[in-house]
Amino acid sequence: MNNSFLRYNHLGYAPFSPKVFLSTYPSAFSFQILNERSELVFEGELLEQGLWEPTQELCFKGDFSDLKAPGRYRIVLDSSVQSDWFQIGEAWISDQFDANLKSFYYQRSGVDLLAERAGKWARPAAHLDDAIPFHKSMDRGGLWNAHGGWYDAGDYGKYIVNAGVSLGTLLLIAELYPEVCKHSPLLEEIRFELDWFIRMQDHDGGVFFKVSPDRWDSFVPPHETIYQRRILGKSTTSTLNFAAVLAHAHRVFSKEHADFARKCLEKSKNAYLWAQANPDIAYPNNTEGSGLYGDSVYSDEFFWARAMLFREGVSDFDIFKDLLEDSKTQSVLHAITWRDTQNFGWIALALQGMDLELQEKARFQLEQSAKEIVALIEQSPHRISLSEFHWGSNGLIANHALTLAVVHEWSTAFDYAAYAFELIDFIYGRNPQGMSFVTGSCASAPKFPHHRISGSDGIDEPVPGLVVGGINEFRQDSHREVPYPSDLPGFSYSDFQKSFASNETAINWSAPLCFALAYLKHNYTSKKLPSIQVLTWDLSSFSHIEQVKALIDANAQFIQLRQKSGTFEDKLKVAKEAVELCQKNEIRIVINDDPYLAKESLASGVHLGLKDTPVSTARFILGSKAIIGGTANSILDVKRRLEEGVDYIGLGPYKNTSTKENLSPILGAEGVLKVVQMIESRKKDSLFVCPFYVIGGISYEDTQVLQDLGASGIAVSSLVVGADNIQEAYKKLKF
Ligand SMILES: [Ca+2]
Repeated sequence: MNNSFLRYNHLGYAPFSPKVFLSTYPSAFSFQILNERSELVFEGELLEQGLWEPTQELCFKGDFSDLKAPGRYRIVLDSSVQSDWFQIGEAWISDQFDANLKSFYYQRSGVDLLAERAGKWARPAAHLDDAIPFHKSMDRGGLWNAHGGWYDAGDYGKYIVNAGVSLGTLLLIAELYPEVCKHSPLLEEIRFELDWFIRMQDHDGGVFFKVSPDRWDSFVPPHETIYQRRILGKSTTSTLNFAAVLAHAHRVFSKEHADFARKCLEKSKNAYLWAQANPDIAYPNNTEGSGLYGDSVYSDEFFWARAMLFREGVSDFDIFKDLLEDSKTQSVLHAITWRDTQNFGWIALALQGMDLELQEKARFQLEQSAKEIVALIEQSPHRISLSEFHWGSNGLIANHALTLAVVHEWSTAFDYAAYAFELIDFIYGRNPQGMSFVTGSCASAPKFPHHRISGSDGIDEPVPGLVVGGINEFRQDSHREVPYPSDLPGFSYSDFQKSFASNETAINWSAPLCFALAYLKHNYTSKKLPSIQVLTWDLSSFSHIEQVKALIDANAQFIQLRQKSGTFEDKLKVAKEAVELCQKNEIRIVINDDPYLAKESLASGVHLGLKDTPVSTARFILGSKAIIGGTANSILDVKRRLEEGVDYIGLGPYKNTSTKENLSPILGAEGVLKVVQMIESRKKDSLFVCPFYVIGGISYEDTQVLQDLGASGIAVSSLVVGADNIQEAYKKLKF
């Protein structure tokens, strides 16, 4: 198998995403797509794109976007040039989002990573940093508590400026995609870092720059490092970074953690005041055991902080006046970097509605930037927005996707999601290396990242979910005998541990990838559920499997397997068989009550009663792609379920029912209407909502009433599975 000529997303594509790949094979002008049974399912032409300078290759584009059926496929040019298997499906996007977010957890310092959550990458707490001295450059006695926070990259340092842009990026996910936020530990991870941020603020409002060891640590596990760690450098950039991020945290946390949010805003203001009084305090010039993060231009950080504070309604200390000045002088870039943060400021202005002139200006400029990114992709023979590859090129590419995603919030001038998808294709395999740049993502992923934890834990596989810096034609590590495969700029990558210039990992590259995946999840994966759910029932003369088979024959689309009796093993046997039957027919099936049963049987998800496992626990067990439904008996329960982030709610009882013994009061049409109104008002506030199925004694006559009321769907049991002719009974149901 020779796949070096083929550049495609090794993880796959989504059913409705673009499916573009590149070939540099000189003697093929058409391609075929084969399915898992080696049947030909698609044929297309390879269109010449021109010579791509970075690799001096003539590139051809193949496009099979019209192939939408989920499954496993491969690209074939001729008998010698074929791709490996890849998916058309949604699951890999959710899986990669989960893995990427989890990579932040694996970067946590100062706490135990327990096997329960960290698996084989469990490790003991190290670098508590809860009583560390100041660096000699500080000329300050005493000890400081700088506990917690993520390690920055492949090293064990902790740096506010790089963490700040990373946090700002994750906060933007929480703000723009509430459903993604609800279905993952995103807020918990953000909070872990924020707690460290807060500890890094001095009593006078200024914020320290970094925590680092006296010398660079060698490749040993965190708990075996030997150098003293110190805190140093209160600077203008670190303080403004902090001010901006804490103001953003105020926005994100105020909905559900108002006290914490208020505290964040106070700290943000104190930091801003310090920076106003100390507008040009440089970064600490120490690199004996840590990176420099040298940035001498502070105006972009001032802009970011002011825009965030303004958006949170802070009007003191001349913020608006200075912001107007910023809006005349600040440029708009293609991407956010740790050094150039102005796009965060523009994004804040574009998303606010308090000053429409500023909003319009910000939107116009960001849109110009997005158009330029689109043009760069279209002009590139390799369909990538970069023609030069600097340190952390993968992070930059993901940040280009972020710019497109933000503009997509208000503009549909281009199919921004499609272009963002193509950018992410590059990171997952559509690149000259012909490999995925994310650890653990697939067979071609990096094995030897410049990452001290991965390089010293004795485990073969590196910590998963980490994106490496990628192609870097400036090769700052060439003195370390890095085996680069060619002198050409586009081949400046090596999966070699010493290659810090191409193979290091860093939180500020993971964060925009996490954002881009959240955006793709938001656009290309849907847990869009059918509007009728049928529950099976414990019946002595009609087994669950017989019911499932009958429902499949009836063309039911969404089943809840509701086994109430039997041991776990008994239930698992039935569940596995039912799931297999449903999967063959592309029917969604959720398991009642037990997330472990759902996990073991590979069901689509679980339905939880009010007294069952908490949603957060089920989410932890099943991951973000699982469908998690929850029962609600009242409007208060519905609120609770929305807070918990379920994918759907089973709302009932609508009427009296014979199937389920129910002590809860009957909701009736009035109760349903109240829920509809509540959900509509949440939608207006951009709060998380999900569909709800009305359940309990529903008759054929009720369906029209419920539709008119605005219910998302209905759930029935005896009406269908208790009928003499299940097919007819199901067909008669209209919703
Ligand atoms: Ca700057």
